[in-house]
Amino acid sequence: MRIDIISAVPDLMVSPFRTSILKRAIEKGLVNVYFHNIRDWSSNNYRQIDDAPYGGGAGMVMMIEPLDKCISELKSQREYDDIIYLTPDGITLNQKIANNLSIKNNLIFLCGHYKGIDQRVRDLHITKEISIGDYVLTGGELAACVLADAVIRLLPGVLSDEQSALTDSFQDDLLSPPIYTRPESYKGMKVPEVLLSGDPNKIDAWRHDQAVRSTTEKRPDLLGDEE
Ligand code: 6GU
Repeated sequence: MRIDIISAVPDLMVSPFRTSILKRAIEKGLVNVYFHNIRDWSSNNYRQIDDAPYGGGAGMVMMIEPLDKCISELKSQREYDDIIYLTPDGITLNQKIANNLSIKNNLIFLCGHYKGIDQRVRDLHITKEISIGDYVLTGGELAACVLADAVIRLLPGVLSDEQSALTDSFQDDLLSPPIYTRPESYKGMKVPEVLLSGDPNKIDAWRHDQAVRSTTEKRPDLLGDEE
């Protein structure tokens, strides 16, 4: 997989990709992540990328020209499966969207800043608009990191235990059951007996029951009709 991330402040996204699991995924060649600074496509001496909105109003708008030049150059080099604009007015990211994106080859993430981007960029190039929740961030960069993390961890070979992404919360529309490790007893608090039983069927049944309870209590909206 290849991800091209376009931003006015790419420095904001450096550390998530240089640390831990994402770093290893890149080192193993399972994903290539390239950052593009929109200012590099600005045509004027001030490296201007934003301007006041037509019709007035607060805030600045990211101009079409640098964005179109940058995206067009990338598109001339390879085919992209999706060109995704990270914006609070996009559809809300969930596990299904991450799963679908994880089987693509080439993706562009465009990070908005200021009040957003000229509508014509959206009309011309954008194939998906994604938000990471109903709150506003200073820009799309942290959202792009969240989306990249959610997608990259699903690529085969990224997680050491290949099973572990399959048992995530949300993969089966249930939250995860409680988990424990040593010691068996801490300050009088004991690990549930069933987990020490060594009976895999009993353990699976307990975990499923706990997952359903937890979901019913915390996220009843996740429980469809099929439960
Ligand atoms: Cl993708 N961008 C911004 N600026 N704020 C957000 C967001 C994105 N998703 C949630 N809030």
